This record gives sequence, structure tokens and C-alpha cells, in this order.
Amino acid sequence: MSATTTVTETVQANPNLHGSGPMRLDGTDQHFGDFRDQLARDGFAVVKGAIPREKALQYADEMYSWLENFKLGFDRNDPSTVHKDKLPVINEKGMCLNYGLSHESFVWGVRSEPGVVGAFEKVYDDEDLIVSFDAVNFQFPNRTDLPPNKPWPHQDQDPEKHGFRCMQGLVNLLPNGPEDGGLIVCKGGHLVSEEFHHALADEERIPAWTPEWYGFTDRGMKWLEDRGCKWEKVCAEPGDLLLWDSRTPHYNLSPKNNQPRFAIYTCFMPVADASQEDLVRKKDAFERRVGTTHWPNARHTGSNVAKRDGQEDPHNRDRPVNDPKLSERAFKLTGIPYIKAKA
Ligand SMILES: O=C(O)CCC(=O)C(=O)O
Ligand SMILES: [Fe+2]
Repeated sequence: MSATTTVTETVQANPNLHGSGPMRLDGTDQHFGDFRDQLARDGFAVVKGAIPREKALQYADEMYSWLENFKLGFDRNDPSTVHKDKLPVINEKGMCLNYGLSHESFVWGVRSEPGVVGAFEKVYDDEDLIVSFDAVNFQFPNRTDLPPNKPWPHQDQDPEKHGFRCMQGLVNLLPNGPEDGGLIVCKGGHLVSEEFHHALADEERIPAWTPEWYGFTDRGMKWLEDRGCKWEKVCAEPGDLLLWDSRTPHYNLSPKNNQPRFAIYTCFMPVADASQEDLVRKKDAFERRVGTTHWPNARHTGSNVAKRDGQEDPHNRDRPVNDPKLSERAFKLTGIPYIKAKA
């Protein structure tokens, strides 16, 4: 099938795929002629140029300005100012979770870019999607002011619920080579996930604050290795969209050279997979401008209260600096238009 074959033609040609709802990544005889083939096979893929490079670099510029505008002393041109006292609270994994950041105009800009939304429409063969109000990642090199970012291999999916359920994504905004930090994945790990959880059902659990998370122990990592699974650092250019099946084991690495890593997480799912209660909770999260996890159904909602050294950060804010002005398409992604009026 050629690369120009449409999703609809593929669905008609392949009775194993359904016309709406998630495509079945576990299917054996799929061929799309695009990034979906790699997603099904390897559990991850890079959608090149989901955002044009120049636009991605503009978003990165806005991210730098957002950090500088706290006026705590961070200056993008002076590496000596990369220090937690001069920045909003960002953890050793690079996550910034508070301050209304999940709803800043530039974050909504990235998550509603046509190339980003369009990739997820293809993944799910569905245009009725909702998006996570996710975190933003700022990873700077040479940090000695934060604890080390030790490996944290995990799946963002309940180990008791098998099969493909959610596609995770992030938009990479700066050049990101092998030494520049960022996403590392266990290639093909999604396909052995169910077998893994049966084989290691008795394994001790690393504490998780949500059932939709599973951390791999040393024994779990050894099982993956013995099964022949290899870990691969995913490299990307500014504007590339990284996608991975939430069963695929993964974590992130800190930069080893002098190049920072900036990313905005963008996870989508069909609105049909969310309940009305989920959508009402999601509406509330949107109105309060708080975040969610990667899961767009908003089972867990966040807070805008960052803690600095155990105390509420005096620089906290509960609304974005630039409140988003959502297009009709972007507003649908909040899930709000899909809430049914009570009779
Ligand atoms: O930053 C990344 O590349 C991955 C982050 C991640 O796995 C997570 O937040 O669950
Ligand atoms: Fe994750």
C-alpha cells in the first residue's frame, strides 16, 4: 500500500481494523505506509516535522521567555544562571507542573498544531479526541543543584489492563541528538507487556501514586533484557512529534553535553473512551487552569501550587501569564463540547 493511501482505504482493505475508535496496534497484518507501522512494530515512532522547524524554535523561544519572566535571575545566554533559585520549580526529570503552565497560550498552541492533532487522528482513526493538560519539560545540562535523574523505567498504564489503550506523545522543540537527554524507550516492549505481567505477577511493586503506572524493578529489567528487548534513545529535530504506546517501557535521560532539552507532552485519546464524569472533571480542570497526567481522561487533576524547599513558592500563580484563546478545534480537545446537558 502506498504512503498516500488514506486511513479509510486502509480500514476498508483490512477487515481487522475498525472504522472508528483506536486502531489495533496488536494486529499482525497491518500496513499503513507511514509512522503507524513503526508504532505497531516498535511501540514508538517519530513524526518528522509535525510542527515546522521555525515555528518550533519560536515556541522554544517563548518557553525561555516564560522562565526569564519570573525575574528570578535566569538568563538563557548565561549558563551560570541555570540554578533552582533562579528558576520556577522544575524537578530533576525536567518536569514543570504548576503555575498554570499546562494552559499557557504557547502550550495550547503546540497541542493544537494541525500536524500534532492530525497524527493522533490517524493513530485513532477518529477526529473526536481529547487532549491531556500535561506538563512541560525543561532539562538543562550540568545541573549540580538538583538530585541526579536516576533511571526510572516505567509504563504509564495499569499493569492489570492489557492491550493498547493510550498513545502518549511529546513535541520536541530543540535539537535533540544521542547525548542531549530526552526520551529513551524499550523497543518492542509493548508487545511483551502482557506476558511480562503474567510472568512477574509476584514481583514487588514500586510505589505508584496512580494505578496507571508501573515501575520496572531490576528483576523486571532483567526479564526484558533476557527477552531480547533493547533500549533506544529517541533522537529528534525541533518540531518532531515523538509517539509511544503507554505500554512501552520508557523514561528520560538528562543532557550530557551543553544542549538543553525542551519538550511539551501531548497525549490524546478518543472522547468515546472517557465517561461523562471524566469530561465534567476535565472541564473543571480546564476552568481552574490546572494540569492532568498524560491520561487525557483527567482521572487525576493537578494543582498550581508549587512547593519550594517545602514551602509554598512565593512566585506561585493560579492563571497562565497568557491565557489561551482556543480555536473551535482546540476547544473540542478540552472535551467540554462533548458534555451532554442534563435533562
Ligand atoms: O520526558 C520524557 O521523555 C518522558 C517522560 C515520562 O515518561 C513521564 O512523564 O511519564
Ligand atoms: Fe512516562
